[in-house]
Amino acid sequence: MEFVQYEQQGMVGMITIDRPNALNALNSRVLAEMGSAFDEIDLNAVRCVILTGRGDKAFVAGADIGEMRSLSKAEGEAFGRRGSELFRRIETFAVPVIAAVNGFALGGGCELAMACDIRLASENAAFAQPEVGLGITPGFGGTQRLGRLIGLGKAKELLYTGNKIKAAEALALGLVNAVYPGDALMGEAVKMAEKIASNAPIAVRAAKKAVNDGIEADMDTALNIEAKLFGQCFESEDQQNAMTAFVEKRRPAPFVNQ
Ligand code: CO8
Repeated sequence: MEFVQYEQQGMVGMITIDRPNALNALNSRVLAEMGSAFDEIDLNAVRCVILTGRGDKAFVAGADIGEMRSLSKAEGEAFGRRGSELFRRIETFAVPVIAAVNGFALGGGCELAMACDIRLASENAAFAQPEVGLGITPGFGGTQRLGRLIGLGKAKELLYTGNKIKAAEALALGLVNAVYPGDALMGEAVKMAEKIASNAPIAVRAAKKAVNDGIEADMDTALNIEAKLFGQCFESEDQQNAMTAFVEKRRPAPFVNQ
């Protein structure tokens, strides 16, 4: 792949968008290669994924403006759908995905980060949905996910003004989970990914599914979704081992059920 790298480190998968000359902007090829990178992940071994951008300047500075410039109405809609489908796949991917936001996360870059489960940012990160200044709306889920993450009032302000916010403000708004010095970001992302990977994979996957499916439903349906996933955990060897170890006051054996 030309613009996306994938590697596995133990139980953690690392996807890097590698187009630093264009600040990792998302063109059709990058989107296709990101899809291939997610295809490559061995879910029998990987328990958490980290997504980042190459370099210390940008996570992703948006969808590729040069490529979008001459799209027709139908092509624009198709391009938006292609990105949206990929981002939805990331949002609903079986295992958690952490965005390590190492700089600009603008437009499609902010939308990509928001499709991930957790966002960790470097101190130089900056976030915006500047699309209205380019004559378009966000097209990769930004009008939907921003309000769900930070509340509609502030989301509408950011969507209508296109204003850029720094990492500290993104943290205060709950758009990111934590902010670190640039040289500490990847280490902290790996630490969190390994912590997630050390827990029972079946339980982590079920928790992700319960949150994702439940948020779209009314409370009674959502609690039913949780009950079913909760129940399923009781069929695993890991649940038996971990609870028996607790009762017997010893450490559980490493988790085995993927
Ligand atoms: N697309 C294409 N190329 C880009 C992009 C981008 N989004 N961002 C940066 N680049 C390129 C620049 O053109 C430049 O290339 P070159 O060296 O060949 O001239 C290179 O990256 C470096 O950029 P700059 O020289 O501009 O670097 P600066 O440090 O001066 O500025 C900024 C950095 C502030 C990040 C600036 O590059 C910028 O404003 N970029 C655009 C940010 C933006 O508006 N992003 C939103 C794009 S719209 C979008 O994402 C919509 C998503 C939904 C799509 C729906 C489809 C229908």
